[in-house]
Amino acid sequence: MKASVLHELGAPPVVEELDLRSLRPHEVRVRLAASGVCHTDLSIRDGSMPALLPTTLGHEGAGVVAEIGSGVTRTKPGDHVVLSWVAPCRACLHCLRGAAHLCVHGLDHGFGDPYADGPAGPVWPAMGCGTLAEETLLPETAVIPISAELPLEQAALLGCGVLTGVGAVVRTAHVRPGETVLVVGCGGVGLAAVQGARLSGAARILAADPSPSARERALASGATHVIDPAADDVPAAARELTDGHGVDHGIEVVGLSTTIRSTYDATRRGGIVTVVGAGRFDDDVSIPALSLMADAKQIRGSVFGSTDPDRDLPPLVDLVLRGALDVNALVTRRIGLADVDGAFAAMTAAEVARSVVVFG
Ligand code: CXF
Ligand code: ZN
Repeated sequence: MKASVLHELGAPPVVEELDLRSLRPHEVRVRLAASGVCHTDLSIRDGSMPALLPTTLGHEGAGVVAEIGSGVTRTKPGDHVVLSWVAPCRACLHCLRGAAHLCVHGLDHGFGDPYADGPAGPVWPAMGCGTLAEETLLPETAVIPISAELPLEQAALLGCGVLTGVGAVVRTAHVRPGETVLVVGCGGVGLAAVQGARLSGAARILAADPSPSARERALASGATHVIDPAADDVPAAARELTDGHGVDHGIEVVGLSTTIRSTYDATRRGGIVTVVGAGRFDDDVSIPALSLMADAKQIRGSVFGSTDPDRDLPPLVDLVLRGALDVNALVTRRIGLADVDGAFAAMTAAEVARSVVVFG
């Protein structure tokens, strides 16, 4: 089967033929129908996110079960499935407390034995998924059966971008009807956060992004106001649109200390700041100590949108099926497996929200 494989940090991935190893009892082999290209794939290419090399990129995909291991009970060949890059163990402290997104073993499947053999030797699946390939194999807990009604091309985006963005608003921030929300950064995850705010009944949804086309997409996803951070001060604009208070919820989807600080400043006293953007370890956020106490804002980290794929994917599928969640609004380009590096360039230039590889 063909896969988009990264051999060297900073280099473009190459399409090559891989042989998957045989299935273990609790693994599932999936034939991919579609896979999104996420910003984390670019971070892996550039070395700011860890992966064992060589690695098959991609961690946001959907497809059809081709084969199951002898111990698999939750899915069968022919099922339509969404893949999750968190494979909850259901036994660690976090899983037992209902926080599968924090599972201690959730990413083990990407950092264990190689999953395939290629022309240059063993290959690992990025984030345990390797969805930018015609096939992959995963632990059964990372394979979530869904209704066959939903086109798999739309289902593909649910496993990372949609769970992360909608989840951040619904499961981390707990946005309530009538509240005001600011989303800073309108790539694929930011647009999903805008849609999450709309689904939550937010009264005003402000979206900030320097790219005019990203702001257009935010409006199409439900933003009520857009802000150009290159032209306007985001906290000042947010205050102006909220009777001088600042927003109830600031959702940061960029991952820079500067945008996290500006999201904090745009959030009202007592409001909630949710950090979704994946930043760098050496980029410290500075917040005045007195403000941390006196303004009583809560700062929450949101990984995987604080979601549990088993609990949250089926209702998201229903929302897409009844037209309440518009996944197509996140897809701006359909590409082939050979175009992944072009997708990185388009993402860097903010030309697209999500590029999606569709397998023939
Ligand atoms: C990322 C967020 C930061 C940790 C790795 C995964 N999310 C999805 O792409
Ligand atoms: Zn991702």
